[in-house]
Order: sequence, then structure tokens, then C-alpha cells
Amino acid sequence: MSVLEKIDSPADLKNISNEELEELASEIRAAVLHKVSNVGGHVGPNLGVTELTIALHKVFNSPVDKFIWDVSHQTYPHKILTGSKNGFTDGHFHDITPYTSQRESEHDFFTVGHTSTSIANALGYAKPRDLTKDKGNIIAVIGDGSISGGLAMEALNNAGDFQGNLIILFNDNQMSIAENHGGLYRNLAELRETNGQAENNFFKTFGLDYKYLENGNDIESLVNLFEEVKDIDHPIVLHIHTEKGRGYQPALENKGSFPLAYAL
Ligand SMILES: Cc1ncc(C[n+]2csc(CCOP(=O)(O)OP(=O)(O)O)c2C)c(N)n1
Repeated sequence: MSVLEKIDSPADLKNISNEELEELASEIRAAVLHKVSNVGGHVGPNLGVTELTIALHKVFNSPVDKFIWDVSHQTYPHKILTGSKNGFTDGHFHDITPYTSQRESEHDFFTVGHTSTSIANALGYAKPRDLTKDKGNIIAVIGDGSISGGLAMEALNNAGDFQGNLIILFNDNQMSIAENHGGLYRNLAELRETNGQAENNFFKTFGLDYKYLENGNDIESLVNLFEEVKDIDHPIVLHIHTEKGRGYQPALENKGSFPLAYAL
């Protein structure tokens, strides 16, 4: 029996050993590649967040803890772990949409394809949670290509004033659809080069707490980081360095050509 066969919802991940989680990452990548090579879809972004998604679902308790994905074209691993894995098998590819969808899953909170929305949307869940004294971590997942959008800037500004739990998972794979351009990206490079220690830190200028993880494709490091910040009482940015296209050589060699694959 494969590890994936044992997982119908995130709760099933709780009893899976670390070794099996590595195996699960390979199985998820195989499922993503199987689907996109048959009917097209997003490739590199999904391969890059496979470990990150497994670790999120291992540590947090979705849907009480809420993952708010930016763009949401990087949610195939999330969909596989949250009840839609059948949509990656022959004959069922079109049973599901390629983005998050509240109609498809209780683990999804928005139907979204626009970039730069997730931090604002996450604040829209975090504020009423606190007003109604409800529980749960709110986690925005946003990429480096999307962080420079105006809406993301506005939301970072608001987050800097927010008093409660908010985790901004900044997935830095050093690529937008194509390469990134603009002054912000010099500071992000400086942060990567100094293991997050550079004095000049874009996120801290908003008053946000900050942690850096260099190997964002290592499940154990991700699990440890998420356990450290689970139930945190203030906003924090987790700057996580991942590899777009991880595990599939053509996507690694041609990052710009593999945001999408087209149906054969
Ligand atoms: C408002 C808006 N502008 C542009 C796009 C086109 N677009 C789709 S994804 C993306 C950026 C993707 O980069 P990143 O956020 O780093 O995610 P990755 O694909 O690298 O995981 C862009 C600009 C969009 N979807 N919405």
C-alpha cells in the first residue's frame, strides 16, 4: 500500500512517520506529474511546495487552522491531501478545478487566481476570529512573485498593526512566472545570502516578527519551524527558501518554461 492510499484527509497524516512523509512527497510529485502530463496544468510551483504543504498539514489542524493560498495554482499537493486525490487519477482529471474552491473542500476558503491577495484575505479571517474569541491559526501562503503586488504591500502594512495570531508563510523560490524584477528583490537576495540575518530587512520595516529557513524542501526542518510558531500570539513572517520544479529535471533546468504544462 502506498502512503497516499492511507490519506483521505489531513487527520490521516498525524500518525505517519517522518520516513513515510518523504515517501509521500515522492508520491505526490508523481501524481502531479501524471496529471499535468496528461491534461496540462501547473508544474513548477506545485513541485516546489510539496514538502511545505505536507509539513503544514502535519503540524496544523485544517480546517480549524486555515491556510489561505495566494494565486492558488500551487495547491495541487494541498488538494491531494484534502480529499481531492482522485482528481489526479485517470478518468477523473476534470472532476476538480486546479485552484482552491470552497465548493470542493472544507479546507479551502477562497476561489482565487489573482496574485497578492492572501495576506489581506488572511487578515479578513484573523480579525473576526479574535473579535468572536474563536480559535485557530491563520496562515497566508504567498510567493516572492506575488509579494510585490500593491495589495500585498497594503496587507503587510495592516499586519504590522495587527495584535493577534497571523502566520505569513513567504514561499521564496526566486521566481515569479518569469524572473523577478524590482528593488525589493535585492533585499530578498540579501536575506537569503545572510540566512535571514541581514540588518536591512523588508519585513521587519513593517514591524513584523521574522524567521528564515534556508532548506524549505526539508520536511523535518519545516515541521520543527511550524511547531515553533503554532499558536503564536502575534504576526510573523516565515521566509522559506524553496526550489521551484523540485524533483523534475526539465522543470529545474527551465524554470521559466515550466510554470505550466499544456495537454499533450
Ligand atoms: C493580479 C495578477 N497579476 C498577475 C498575475 C499573473 N501571475 C500568475 S502567478 C504570478 C506570480 C507567481 O509567482 P509567485 O507568487 O512567486 O508564485 P510561484 O508560482 O513562484 O509559486 C503572476 C504574476 C495574476 N495571476 N494576478
